[in-house]
Amino acid sequence: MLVDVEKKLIRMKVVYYGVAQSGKTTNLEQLSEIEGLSLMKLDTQGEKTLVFDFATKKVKVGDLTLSFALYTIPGQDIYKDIRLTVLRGVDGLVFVVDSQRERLKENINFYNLLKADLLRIGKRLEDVPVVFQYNKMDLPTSLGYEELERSINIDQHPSVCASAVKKEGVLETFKVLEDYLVSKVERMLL
Ligand SMILES: Nc1nc2c(ncn2[C@@H]2O[C@H](COP(=O)(O)OP(=O)(O)OP(=O)(O)O)[C@@H](O)[C@H]2O)c(=O)[nH]1
Ligand SMILES: [Mg+2]
Repeated sequence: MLVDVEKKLIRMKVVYYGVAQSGKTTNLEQLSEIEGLSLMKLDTQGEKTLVFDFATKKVKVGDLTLSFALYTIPGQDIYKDIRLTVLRGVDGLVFVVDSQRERLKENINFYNLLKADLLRIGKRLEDVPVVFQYNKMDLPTSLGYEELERSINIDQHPSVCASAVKKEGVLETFKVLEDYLVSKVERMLL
């Protein structure tokens, strides 16, 4: 979080994290369309993110402006250094799950990777609000909500079902974090 007192501006960083091809970029694309944000996609190969995607969303809190910088990490294993760079300074996380049965194990491993990544940048998971998004719920191969909760969401973060390609659950997911971060700022100011 960065506070610019003169401009009455607070900057916060939200990162979309999750296995390769889970729909992180799609979330940001759809959110940008819904909210009229301009999205910057840095170095993409086909549909795979090689560096990161970036957009900003502004919200007014009293006479303050909260500016959310939204990033996606590249999900492919080989981009570990970029993943850590994107994570640095994170204020809130969306953990995008690929809900298809065959990717369950990978999602679980990636949640552990998230914990390890946060430690590498000097944070603990308890310090950062996380919302789980069960994406691709439109696919017949996707697991049901209860089973996903039981097997992946062991720390009981708030969770939202989504089908990002259809814009379903995209705004709702972001809203959970936005509301949390806005009330955090309000608490700080009181
Ligand atoms: N059926 C279905 N497909 C989806 C959904 N969301 C994303 N996809 C598809 O999944 C593929 C990967 O989506 P991306 O948004 O590029 O995934 P990503 O997480 O950014 O992938 P990396 O950048 O490689 O980590 C694309 O073909 C999307 O159209 C969804 O809700 N349902
Ligand atoms: Mg991507």
